[in-house]
Amino acid sequence: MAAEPIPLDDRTWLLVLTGAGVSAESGVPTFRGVDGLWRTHPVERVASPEGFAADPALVWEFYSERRALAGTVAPNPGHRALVRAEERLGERFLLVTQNVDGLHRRAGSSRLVELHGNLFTSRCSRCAREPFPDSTAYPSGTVPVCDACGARLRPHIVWFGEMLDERNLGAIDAFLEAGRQGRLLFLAAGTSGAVYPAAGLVDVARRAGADTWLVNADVADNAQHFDHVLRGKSGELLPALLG
Ligand code: BJW
Ligand code: ZN
Repeated sequence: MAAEPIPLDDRTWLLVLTGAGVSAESGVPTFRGVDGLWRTHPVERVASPEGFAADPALVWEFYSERRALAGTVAPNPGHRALVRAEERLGERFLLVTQNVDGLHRRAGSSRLVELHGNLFTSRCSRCAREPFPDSTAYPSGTVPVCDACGARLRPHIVWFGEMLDERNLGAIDAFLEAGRQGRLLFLAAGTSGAVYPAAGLVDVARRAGADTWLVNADVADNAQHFDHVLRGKSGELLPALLG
């Protein structure tokens, strides 16, 4: 059965949360599941500060491979449906992504919060130098160092056990607060609902009065927290729901 569009009117405030599933149809691997990245790359070794301290070359190899792949893929109809929703709603739209692959921005989204960082940005692990654009896929075994202080560079990514940027969390709170004056909708797509605080956003949105929607290929861990659950591919369902 085809999904009915969600009515978007001039009172609608739409907060969207995306995860790896939204980029799956572009050819970017997800994390969990049978073909997920964590099957071949143990998460504690490649996506934690402890893993980076123990073997920075392994971590750089992981992110360099992902940089190389992400440079070869393109946004899909799910990304593009979210761009159209932003064009329609303007400031009453906010896209929060857990993805670091840059595909939402490449599709044309600009009201965008990259909650877990950006694959094409690096920063110094020690000094106060600002994070900077870096799309280099470093050769295996390489650990790049900071021009300013000589310490190791690291990907500008939020790893397990690390704090999310307060400014991003503040932007989400401000959007939900502003949305209380209208009709607030929360839509999560392509995320397993396993990683916090992103997985708890549905509860925060509900408390702000949002009607909540989930689009996911499998049953997400937090599926029971949503008012409406649609199973399927985001590249098909997002255009059907958002026009
Ligand atoms: C499709 C599809 C298609 C496929 N269409 N769908 C509260 C309770 C318990 C623990 C915690 C808590 N609060 C914090 C924690 C600790 C921790 C955490 O959440 N642990 C859990 C595992 C239990 N969180 C943190 O450490 C966070 N920091 C923090 O909270 O700081 C304060 C603090 C610290 C310590 C203790 C307490 C508080 C930081 C989290 C950082 C996450 N980083 C990663 C890796 C780095 C980014 C990268 O390298 O890319 O981010 S982990 C990885 O998971 C990545 C993703 O962004 C994130 C979410 O994954 P996502 O997007 O959901 O992908 P999948 O693969 O899991 O799911 C894809 C889904 O798509 C599947 O369901 C498919 O079915 C579906 N799908 N194809 C639609 N075509
Ligand atoms: Zn430095």
